[in-house]
Amino acid sequence: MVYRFLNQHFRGRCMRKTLITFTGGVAFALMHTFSHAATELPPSAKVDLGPVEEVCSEFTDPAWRKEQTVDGVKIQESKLCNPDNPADIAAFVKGTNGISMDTLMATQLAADAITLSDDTDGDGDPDKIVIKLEVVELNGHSPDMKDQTTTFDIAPGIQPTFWVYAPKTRDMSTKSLYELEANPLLRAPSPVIRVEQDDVVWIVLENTHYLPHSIHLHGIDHPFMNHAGNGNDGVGQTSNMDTMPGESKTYVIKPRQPGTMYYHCHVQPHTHIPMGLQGIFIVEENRPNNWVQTLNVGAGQVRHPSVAVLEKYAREYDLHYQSADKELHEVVARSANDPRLIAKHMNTEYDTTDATDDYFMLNGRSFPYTLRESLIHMEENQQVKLRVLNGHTESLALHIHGHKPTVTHYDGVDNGPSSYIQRDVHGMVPAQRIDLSLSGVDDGLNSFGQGIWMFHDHVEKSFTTDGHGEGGDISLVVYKGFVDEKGIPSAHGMSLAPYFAKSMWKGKYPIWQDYDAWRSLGLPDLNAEIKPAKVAVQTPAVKESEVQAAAALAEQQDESSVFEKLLFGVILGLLAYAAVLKRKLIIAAVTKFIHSKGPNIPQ
Ligand SMILES: [Cu+2]
Repeated sequence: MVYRFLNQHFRGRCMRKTLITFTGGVAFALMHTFSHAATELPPSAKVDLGPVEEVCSEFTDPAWRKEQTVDGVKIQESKLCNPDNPADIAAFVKGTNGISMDTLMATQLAADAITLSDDTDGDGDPDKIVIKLEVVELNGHSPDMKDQTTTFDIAPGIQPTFWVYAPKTRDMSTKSLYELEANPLLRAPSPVIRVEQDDVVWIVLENTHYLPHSIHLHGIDHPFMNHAGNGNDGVGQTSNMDTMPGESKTYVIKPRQPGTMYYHCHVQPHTHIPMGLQGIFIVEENRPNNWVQTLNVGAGQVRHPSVAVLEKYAREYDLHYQSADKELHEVVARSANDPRLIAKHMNTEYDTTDATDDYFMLNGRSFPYTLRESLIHMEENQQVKLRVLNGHTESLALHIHGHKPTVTHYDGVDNGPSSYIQRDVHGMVPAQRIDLSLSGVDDGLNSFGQGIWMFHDHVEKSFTTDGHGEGGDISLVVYKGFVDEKGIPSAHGMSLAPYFAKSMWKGKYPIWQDYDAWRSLGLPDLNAEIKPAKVAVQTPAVKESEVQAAAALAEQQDESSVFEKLLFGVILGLLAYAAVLKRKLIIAAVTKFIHSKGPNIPQ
């Protein structure tokens, strides 16, 4: 018993000693390898950015930026890189029935897109309004081609499929036969609709799409049923049957209260609203000679503000925030152009409770394209009106750098001066609208002075695009003097070039790569041959005589080594031969040896 204890104790200690020695030895042996790896990193690769778009090329006629009058419609200056077509604005203000044929031909609107008539209250502006809307798919597919068609990029190379309400158009949906890009009237977000308080408005939904849709007039004064006894609320379950493909439906309203409201599809709203069937609907206060801009395609600057807005503000901007789940927006692409499969994937397989948004847009674009279309231009001491819709699936926290704007209206309602709140983050839950008064008075409270001030949703993921930042719904408030004649902000920071390259949005370009000569924040070049960065021992110069002596010695050694190898080979061969002959004897000896050294623990 005592013996067994001693034996085991001894063996255990022996095992521990062996283990410690072994581990220490391995660590010592690897030390060199690790120290080698730590000091000999591969060099940085030069990642190619690929093609870079211009911040602003002349996409549109530069003359469109100027202040001008078209068919009697006064159109404000727009300093944007990509301003709206003045002919479109004239048609939106006077109606497609109230402009010249030349102006109508300079648009792509259908002749009956907007019909204005009947000054029923005799105050100098039309009071009967007919607006015809179609439903358009962007970045969808066609049986005729492999690539997406009628494209609309929210950022370089980013093309989620959208469904949008669009003004009734004529001609091709693309820019030309050779360009797949959508014509400028077909885009996200759905157009802002503007009517005057007490107008009688017919909104005609011509369903040109392959799925049923409707229009719900969210927050806008409208009767549940119209005079003909048809539902007017746009809800399939309670109001009227959804508008089937190829059918049309007219909604009739006479809104008594002004304000910033909302319209959206109420068919499968958990998918149809995020697919893009949502827009801002504004009822302007009634004033004499108040010709309002019936549509603001793509939102942004209102180039013909209403009389009531111009009483208080120099300019007005419509800001429509939207988000998109990549997975939802790819359903159409996965469904082989078959409406049955699209409906199946969207209605029965896609689960919005598992959804995560990947794209965040302001007025249909993500940064940097917001710089072309959705800048807010300011001048010192000016007041500018912002109408903001949260069309996201989640909450939004609107923050404007350098300013503390005042909220004047909540969901279109002016609750009186005691409700006017001034702050630098305005929280909005989905579907909410706020009207903001942005002041350029440099008093340290309203404004901190002139400059280029970023504005964005402060929910951090909103300034990413498919997970890559900085993108998302970032845009800028730009003061006069900080923008050039092409509408490009004179920024003072890092190069914007990577943001205008597709590689950036695929996550392939290290954004700080080119800021130092050795690209210390680039990517490691894993294909590079690793060479030690330093040589510790200096090599002395060698004399000619020493070289000759060394060569002679090498020759001599080489000869003797050949003879030695030959002799060694012969001896080895003889030994092997003897071993084969005497193999039985050797096996018996080895077996005996193993048995004599085997376990010998007393039982
Ligand atoms: Cu719909």
